[in-house]
Amino acid sequence: MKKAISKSSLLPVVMMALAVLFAATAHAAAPGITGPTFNLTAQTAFLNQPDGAAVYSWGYGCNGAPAGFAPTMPNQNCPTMQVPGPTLIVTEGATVTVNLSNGLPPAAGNTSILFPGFQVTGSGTGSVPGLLAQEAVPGGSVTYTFTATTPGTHAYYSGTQGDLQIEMGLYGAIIVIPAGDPTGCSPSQVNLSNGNVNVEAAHGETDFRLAHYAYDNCKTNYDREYLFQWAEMDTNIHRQALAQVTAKAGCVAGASGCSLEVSTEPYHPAYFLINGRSMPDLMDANFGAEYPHQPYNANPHMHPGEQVLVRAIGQGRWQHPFHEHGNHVRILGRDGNLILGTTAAGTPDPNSLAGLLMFNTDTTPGQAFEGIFYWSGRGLNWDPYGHHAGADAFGDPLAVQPCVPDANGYYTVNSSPAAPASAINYYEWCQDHNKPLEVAPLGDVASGGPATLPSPNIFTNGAWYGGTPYLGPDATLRAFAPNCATPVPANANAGCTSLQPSNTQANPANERGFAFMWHSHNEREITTNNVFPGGMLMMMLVDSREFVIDESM
Ligand SMILES: [Cu+2]
Repeated sequence: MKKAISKSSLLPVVMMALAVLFAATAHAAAPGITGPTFNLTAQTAFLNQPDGAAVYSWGYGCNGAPAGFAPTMPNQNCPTMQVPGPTLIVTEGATVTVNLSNGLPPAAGNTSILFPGFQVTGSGTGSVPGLLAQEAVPGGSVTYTFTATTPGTHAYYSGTQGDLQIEMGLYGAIIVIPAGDPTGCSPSQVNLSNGNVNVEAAHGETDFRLAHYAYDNCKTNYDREYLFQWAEMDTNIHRQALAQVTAKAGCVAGASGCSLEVSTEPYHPAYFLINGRSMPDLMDANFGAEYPHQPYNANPHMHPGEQVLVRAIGQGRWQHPFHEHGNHVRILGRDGNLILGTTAAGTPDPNSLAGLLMFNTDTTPGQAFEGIFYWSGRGLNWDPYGHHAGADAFGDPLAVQPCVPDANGYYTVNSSPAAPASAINYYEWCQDHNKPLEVAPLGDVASGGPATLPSPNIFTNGAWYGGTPYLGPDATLRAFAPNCATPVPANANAGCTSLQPSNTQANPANERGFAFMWHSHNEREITTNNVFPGGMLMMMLVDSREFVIDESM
C-alpha cells in the first residue's frame, strides 16, 4: 500500500524522543464495568473541554455500584453520568440485562438504548415502544435483555431522536470477550505474540488485557488493548438544549409544550472527541478527578513488537479519518464479525485472516472495528536501541546486547539461542542491529549513519526532547558528552560539549520513548474551537522495555 505523505505527517512531533515530566504518568487500557446485569441511568452533567468550556451534555452512567470493574484500576468509578457511557464488558454466551432509568429533564422526553448486532427484548413498566427501541419515559425505566452471542466490540447509543440524543452524549461501547481461549492453537500462539507477555512479566508489568484473544480464533491473540470512541460536538445544539430545558423546568412530561425544539442543522461541531476528551486532556489519567464525567483517556503505550489490539468506534455523526502513525493496521473484524478468507470449498477459513492492511482506519458512525498494530523499528535502517558493538567513547553503560534473528528476523523466544525474557531489546529487528543513526551517538552522516542530528551548541531542544534519538533511559545518559575528552570520538564537533539537551537533567529513570501521532487526518479535527493542537489527536508512545507501562494510571 502506497504510504501517502500528508501535511500532518510532516509535523515535527511525528517522532521524537519524549520525556514525560509529569509526576503521575497517564496510561490507558480499555476500562469498563462487568455484568451481566447493568443498572444504568441517563442524566445530565457538564463536560470539561481543554479551552475551559463546560458543555451541558447528556450521558449514560451507573445507577448504583456496578457488579465490578475490569481491568482493576486504583481510582475506578462509575458516575451517574459519563461520556462515553460505561463500557459494558460481558462474556460470550452471557445473558445480558440492562436496566435503564430515564433521569433526563422531563422536557427531554423519552430515551432508550440500541444494541446493534444483538437480538434485544425491551420491556418494563415506565416504558413505551419507540420507533427503534423500547423507550423509558421521563422518570421511568426500561429493561433490555439479549444474549452476547459472539465476541467483538460494539457501539451502543440512544435509539430515540438520535440526531439530538447521540449528539448530547448518549453513546457507549460494549465489549464481548471470548468465553475462553480457543483450543488447538500453535505453541507460539498460546505463548502470546512470541513471548511478549512473558517479557512484560519479566519487567514487572501487570497484564491489563480483558482477554487473551479478540475472537474465538488462535490468530487473534494480542498483548495490549485500547478502546477509542470518536465523536464530535456542536455546542450550539447543547446551548439550545440547556436554554430550553431551563425554561421548561418543572413541566409535566407529556403535557403540551413539555418538549424540546432543538435544531440540529446546520451542523458546525467545534469539539472533536476521543473517549469524550480532546487533546491534551485525553492524555491525562483514566478516572482523573478533573474530568468527573469523562473517565476514559486515550493514551496508548506499547513496547516494540507488542501486538496491540485497537478497538475503535465511530460514535458521532461524521466519519473520521483515524490515522495511526508508526505502522499500518491490520483490520481483524467489524461490528463483532471476524473477517476470514475462504477455503477452496468456499467456506470460511479460520486459518486465513482477510482483513485489510490499512494506512488510515476510518471511523464510521455506528460502526466498530478491531485492528492489530505493532511497532518494531523494522525498516529504519538504523538501530533504535543505540547498541554498540563495544564500549563507545562516551562510556556506554549498556552491556553489549546480542541480537539473534528468529525465522522472521526478530530477536525473540524463537531465536536460537532464545532471547531471554529480560532482554531490553526483545523483538529487535536484527538486520539493523548495531547500525548507528550517527556515530557515538552524536556525529554526522560521514561518520557512519543515515542522519545528522542537530548540535546542542546551535539548537535548543524542547523540554520533551530527551536529547537522544535512541530508545530508553540509558540512551538519554549517552546523549551528551560529560567525558568527551577521553577519548575524543573521530567526529566530535557536535557531541563534544558540556551543554546538555534540555531534558537530560531530569530523572534518568523517567520515561524515554518514541512518540507518534494517532489522530484525525482531517486537520480541522485536530483543533479545539479551531485552535491547534487539540481535538482528535493522541500521542502513541513506544516505550523501551525497561520502562514499566502501568495502564492502571
Ligand atoms: Cu497522520
